[in-house]
Amino acid sequence: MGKGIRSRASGWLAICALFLGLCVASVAQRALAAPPESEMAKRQQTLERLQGLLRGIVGDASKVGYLGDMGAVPESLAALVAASEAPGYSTANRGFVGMGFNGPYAPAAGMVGGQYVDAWGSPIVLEMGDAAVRLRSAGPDRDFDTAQDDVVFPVGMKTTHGRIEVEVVAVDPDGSQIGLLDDGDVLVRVYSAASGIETSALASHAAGANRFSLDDVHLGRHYVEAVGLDGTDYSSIAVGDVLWLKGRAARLKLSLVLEADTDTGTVICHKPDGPQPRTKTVHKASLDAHLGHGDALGPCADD
Ligand SMILES: [Ca+2]
Repeated sequence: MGKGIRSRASGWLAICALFLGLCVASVAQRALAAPPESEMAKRQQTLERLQGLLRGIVGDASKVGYLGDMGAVPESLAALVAASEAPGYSTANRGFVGMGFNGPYAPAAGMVGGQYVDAWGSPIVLEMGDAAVRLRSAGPDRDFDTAQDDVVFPVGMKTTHGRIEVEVVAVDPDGSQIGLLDDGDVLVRVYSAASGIETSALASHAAGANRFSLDDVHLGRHYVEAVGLDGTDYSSIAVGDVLWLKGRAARLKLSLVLEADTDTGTVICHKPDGPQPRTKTVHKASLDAHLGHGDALGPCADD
């Protein structure tokens, strides 16, 4: 009886010892696989630094970044802090859109020797894709060739340029909508920053489309303007608004008020010195252009 108890007790001991051994082995293995606490903290600190730098470049919900003010991604991360030869920030642009260097766009605290570094002391790299950007730290092994421990943000790249679409609507003076306007009625111009200075480009209008569009526009605020074309009832009327492009596409609707056109035209002689002078009546909006290329006021001599 006593022997039986002893043998059963030693059996339990053996099982307990085996179990304990497994536990110890498992804990040791986990300790080897997982980075120590300080490495986790460094990884987190690095990720936050990358996030802050990306905000400085492309902006966030409340602030336009370097890209919006300057019109391009900075050539280096150090350019977020110090402007090289960029013009100073100004809102003296269409729609009071700010342009020029408005930095620092990121705190200088993360810099060592003029470079942004990760928590392991290695320089953070700005990766440029096709209209996209990403930030990378080499990770604890300080080696970009071994990417499995790198810290990257965002994992998919962040787009830096997008498409602006503009619908231009004609409305009566009483505000009722008449219809959509196309490139026979208006031209649509999008203002952007180029090296911190205002520039502009015309949006195009495909046949049959109901919107004007412009691609490859940098993220940020843009003044968008619709101008009535000479010879239409919208002549010399312009409307505009500010659109904030934050991703791949943004849309804007502009309303152009149709005004009663009281101009009955001015009679001119088209090409009076040419072989076939011709009397015609032109709209006031194009009169200066006609006189500028040699047309004369009044009918031609033979008419
Ligand atoms: Ca690495």
